[in-house]
Amino acid sequence: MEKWWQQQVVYQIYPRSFQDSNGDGMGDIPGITSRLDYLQALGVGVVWLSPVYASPGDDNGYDISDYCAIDPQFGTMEDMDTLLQEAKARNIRIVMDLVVNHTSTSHEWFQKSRRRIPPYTDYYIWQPGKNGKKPNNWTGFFGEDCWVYDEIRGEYYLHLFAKSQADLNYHDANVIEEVKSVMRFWLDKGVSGFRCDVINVLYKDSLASSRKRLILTGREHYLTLPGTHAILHELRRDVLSGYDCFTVGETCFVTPKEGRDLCEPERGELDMIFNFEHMETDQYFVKWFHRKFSPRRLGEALARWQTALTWSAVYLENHDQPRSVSRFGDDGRFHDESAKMLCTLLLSLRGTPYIYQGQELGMTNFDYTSMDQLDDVESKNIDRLLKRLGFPAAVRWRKMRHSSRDNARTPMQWTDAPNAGFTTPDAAPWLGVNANHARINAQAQMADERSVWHYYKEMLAFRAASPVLRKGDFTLLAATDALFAFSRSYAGERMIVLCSFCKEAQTVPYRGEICIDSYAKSTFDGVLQPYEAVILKEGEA
Ligand code: ISL
Repeated sequence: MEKWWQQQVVYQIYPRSFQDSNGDGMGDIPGITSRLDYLQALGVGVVWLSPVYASPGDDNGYDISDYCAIDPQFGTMEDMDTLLQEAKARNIRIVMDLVVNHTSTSHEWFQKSRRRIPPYTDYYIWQPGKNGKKPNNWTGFFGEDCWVYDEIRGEYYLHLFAKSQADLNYHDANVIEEVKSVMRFWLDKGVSGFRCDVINVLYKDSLASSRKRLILTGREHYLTLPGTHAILHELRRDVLSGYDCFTVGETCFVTPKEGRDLCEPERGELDMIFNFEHMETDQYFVKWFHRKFSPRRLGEALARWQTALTWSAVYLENHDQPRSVSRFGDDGRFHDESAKMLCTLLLSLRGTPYIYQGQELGMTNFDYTSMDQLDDVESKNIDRLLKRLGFPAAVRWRKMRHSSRDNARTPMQWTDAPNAGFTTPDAAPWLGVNANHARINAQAQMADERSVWHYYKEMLAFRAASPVLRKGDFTLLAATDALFAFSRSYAGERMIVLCSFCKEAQTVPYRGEICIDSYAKSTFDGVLQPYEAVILKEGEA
């Protein structure tokens, strides 16, 4: 039986960059509510909201100080209730971000824990330090070591992310009970599930120093361990199973086998995961060491995961990744063609597709010229680290342009007005608007039937009406540096999806009746135009 979350397409909103309703330059919840008609017109059935909880905002809301309160910069709990109600009226479900590997150090739990006030004493991972030094040699996700000495407690706390994101201690049984009550709070309010932030690193089995690695020294002590599986199982048993909802885990550094263990239905853990393998095909080890994009490697990675899991989340963008049209397509001469091709690719894969805000317009990477225009804590940490290591400014800046998370975080481009309709024309947006909003914006694209936006809308409707695309098996036909081709089959029906990654026309050995063609052609003669995407019904040459 197909579940609702296997039929729908999810749209990710990064609230601070989506729509400002009060002219303070920061997106907010009433802004989101005011754009629900837009989402409905596009055809999405689920919205994943990146964090809107109370937070000092050091990591843009992924540093939470109260899981059951809305941050005033985003609005009030009434605004949230209105959003839920209005979304429901449009058959749109809302999924929240569950960030429970860490809390902000401003969270009351941390404030009490550092003062050893029960029951919070052991809510975090505290260590005395070794001979006046840090407790171990681990390194974190944001390019710094993982320990901060806290004067009040007289001990170090662990943080795998920013300094103000202290890791929770799942060896204290109270912690998981707190998480359960947070989940119940939101599910009872009517949310339909959770995107679970870095969910495969929750459980740390030891705090021993370990072999030095280029990235994430210590990771064997927390990546996808049995203790994490046990936590996921318990959350499913005690909370999630009582609601009509789903979970999608953000799981970094997982193999297909580990992926299966996290989300195969009979395991009773997550419903699907975001894997990162295809996002790592244009880098060496870490994204800061860029490797020339190879469509072949992208295609092979996608194909591997298509067949590895019973069900998966599929995505090309999110708030941590550069824009797909700039990264995998051509954001200059073939902007529209490649944005449409990536749309076909995403929406023809097996699994639940996720569209990141602005992807449906082909929004591009930022057009900034200097480091002062960036906001992201990770980018700033890495820039500092690279500087310390002796990388010249020009090289560091090139890395930022390629890989900074702010590429995805520029404000949504609604119109060609100053500030792109994201906020009032005279306001100062929290992060600069891309000047290409004069050309790339929702208003213009909605008025143009040949636009990227219209193509997304058409593909969404096509997928919704196609059991083959929703339920069919996936078979890889070709993954080269020019072409990604695969078929989907269901109940005796077969479709062939062809995606060109090439700036020239190419001849391909496939024929058939056209279902969708990004160049709006009516017959397919075996020649794919630059970045063209075609879906054919049956038939091979
Ligand atoms: O972007 C990354 C590194 O360059 C990723 O490793 C990212 O940090 C990782 O996928 C975890 O991301 C999630 O948790 C972070 C938060 O900053 C990200 O925005 C979130 O998606 C910590 O909560």
